[in-house]
Order: sequence, then C-alpha cells, then structure tokens
Amino acid sequence: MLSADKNPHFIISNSDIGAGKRGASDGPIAVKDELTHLGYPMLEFDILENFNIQTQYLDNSFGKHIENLLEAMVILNDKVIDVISKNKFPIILSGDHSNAIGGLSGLKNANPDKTIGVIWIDAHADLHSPYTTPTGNIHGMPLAALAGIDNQELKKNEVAEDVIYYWNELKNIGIHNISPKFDLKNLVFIGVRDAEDQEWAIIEKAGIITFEPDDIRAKGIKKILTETLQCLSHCDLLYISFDADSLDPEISTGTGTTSPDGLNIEQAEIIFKTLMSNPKIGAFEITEVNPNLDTNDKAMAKVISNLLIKGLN
Ligand SMILES: [Mn+2]
Repeated sequence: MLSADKNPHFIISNSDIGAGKRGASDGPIAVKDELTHLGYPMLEFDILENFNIQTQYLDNSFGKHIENLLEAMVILNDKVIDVISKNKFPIILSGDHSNAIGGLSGLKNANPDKTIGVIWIDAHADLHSPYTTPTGNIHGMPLAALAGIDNQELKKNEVAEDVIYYWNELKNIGIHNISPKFDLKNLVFIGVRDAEDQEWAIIEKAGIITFEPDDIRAKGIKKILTETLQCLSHCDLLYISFDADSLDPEISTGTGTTSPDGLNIEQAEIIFKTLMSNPKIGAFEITEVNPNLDTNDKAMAKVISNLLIKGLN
C-alpha cells in the first residue's frame, strides 16, 4: 500500500516516439479509463501534450525521431519536478519506455543531491546507445541515456552528428545539466531475458544485479524483492519502472515486444504491493501498454490498472 503521506498524482505522457511500432500512445488513457471503471475516478491526472506527430528526420537510422523525443522528455521532466514540488507522488503512465528518460530526469532534477536507485522490471535491458542499437528505436536506450553511457567500445553504427547532439541533450535534461542521473551500480533488473551482447557486456562490466527468470523461479519473487531492496539500501530514493513486456505473453497481450518466460500475475501483484509500499519510492512508471496491438480485447490495460489498484491500496 502506498503510504498515507504520499499523495499520488498521475502523469500521462503518451509519447510512443521511441517505439518501433505505433499505438502505445493510447495505452495510458486506456489504463486511466480502466481505473475509472474500477471505481477510482477521484485519482488526479495530468495529461501532457501529445507529441506523436513526428517530423521526418534526415538521418535518424540510429536514433529515430530523437529531436521530437527530446522535446517530449523535457516536458515530462518539468512536469515530474512540478508534481514533486507540490509534495505529491508521481505515477507516470507512459507510451513507450523512452519516457523513462523524462521521468527519471525529473526525479533526479527535483532531488539533485539525492542518490537514486533504479528498479527496472522489463524483458529487455534498454541499455543500447545510438552506437550499438540494432533498430534505432530509442525505447531500447533509456538506461544508457540516463546513466550517461555511449558504449563506444562495442560500437557498430556510424552515428550522424546531429543524432549525437540530441543524444547528449537527452543525457543532460534539466537546467543544471546533471549527467549521469543515476549510477549503474544502483540499478537492479528484474525479469530481463532478452538483451543483446553489447548490453550484457555493460551488465557484466558494471556488475548490474540482474534477476533473470531462472533466478525468480529458484528464489521466489518475495526473496528477489528483499534482495533488490537490500542492494539499494544505501540509495535515498527509488525510481521504479515497470514495462508491460516483463509479464508473460499469456498476460501481456497488448505490448509491442513480448518475450516468453515472463512474470505471472501473482508475481506482478507482489511487485506492485511491495515496491509501492516502500517509503523510499520517489516515482513509479508503467509503460508499453499498446491497446492497438492487444489480441485479447484490451485486456492488458485491465491487467495494469488492477495491478495499480493493488499497489495503491
Ligand atoms: Mn523497456
């Protein structure tokens, strides 16, 4: 349960600019509608400007629509700072996972002297940079942008100068140009099972604690969460990011990049309850719900809204 002194305030950032497939921009509103259906119309929402009209960038192969994305992330950063300044707790419902760049930047910029721990619940590691990305989709890069990593040692792409410019702007979002926003040693992955070699290299080099499906099966999700929180006990604030594709494809019927061997619903409920009740929680993000791809009558938005209610109550 979210502690009583935390006044939840939802931020809807519908950008799906960072995704390879369109349509996750409708995810946040679908979740909001489900929350209303479930009897929670009193929750506070801020809906940010729609940024999904994309310009055609000249050479964007390794950072698609990065200039549009920067604009959307600055707005999300500013909104998170605004919500925190009003002593409210930001819950970010976002289109695709590149929104974590704006969300976590906002938490850090609102708390520049605090050490931020990150719990990333996802099938993917999202540690690519324009230099290593196989797709150019920025939803595979948010953690590298936030941690200020280029991974040039394993570079395979020749990146255009202007993409490099915008990439550096993404790293430095905020008036004080703080970068990195968090340290990789303060990151824990839960459920990661589909990452590329360049990402595993970062995980190994930085010693990022990574709980894969086998670990979750062996230890149970409660123990995994206890260990996660122990690993981050020296951090002042936690940023929790929950990608819908962390769930097993049986449940994650409406998300862009499903991957087998994911979390089941009981495990997800324990994650929401445990992490939302943690006093150090600074912001909570839920992302990559795509009702337009949902093969089961928008069930994904229902699943996510039910998880949120479990966490809030
Ligand atoms: Mn992700």
